Amino acid sequence: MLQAKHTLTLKAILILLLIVQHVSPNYVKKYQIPNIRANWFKAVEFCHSIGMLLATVDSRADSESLISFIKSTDKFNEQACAFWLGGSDLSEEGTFSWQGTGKLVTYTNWSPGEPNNTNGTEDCIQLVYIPRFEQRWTWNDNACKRGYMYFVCESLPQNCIQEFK
Ligand SMILES: [Ca+2]
Ligand SMILES: [Ca+2]
Repeated sequence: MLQAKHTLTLKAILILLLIVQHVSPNYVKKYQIPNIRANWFKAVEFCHSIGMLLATVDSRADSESLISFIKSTDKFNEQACAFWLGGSDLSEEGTFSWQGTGKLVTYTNWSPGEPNNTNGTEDCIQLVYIPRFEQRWTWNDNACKRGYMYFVCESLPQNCIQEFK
């Protein structure tokens, strides 16, 4: 009886994993840039308050769709602009993870010489576009509390899981 229960639980977990795997690749993120500048912590809070996450970037394709979204908004400034992303090494210096998902930052696009943790206080990832400094949508670690800038929120994945009968 106990054995049968365990088998059933295992089956349920496997099916659940299959569903999640099936849903994730087709998931298209929606982005939003709120009309306020904030430090990184406030940015995290604001995105949560509207049911979203401070943006994550998991792949080059992900990065490109984020950039093309930013370019389509009035927050894009072709001279210079920067946006908070949801990654930090606050929990362990030198190991960056995404605040919203808990995943390690695997795909990266750091500017040359970054992350440099200037003064030992730079822990939060910002996306930078300053063409005159040869920085075109690359990443910098910046002081989480110091910088007041725009930020990008992304939608939560909608994993619709059906009830088992
Ligand atoms: Ca750091
Ligand atoms: Ca830096």
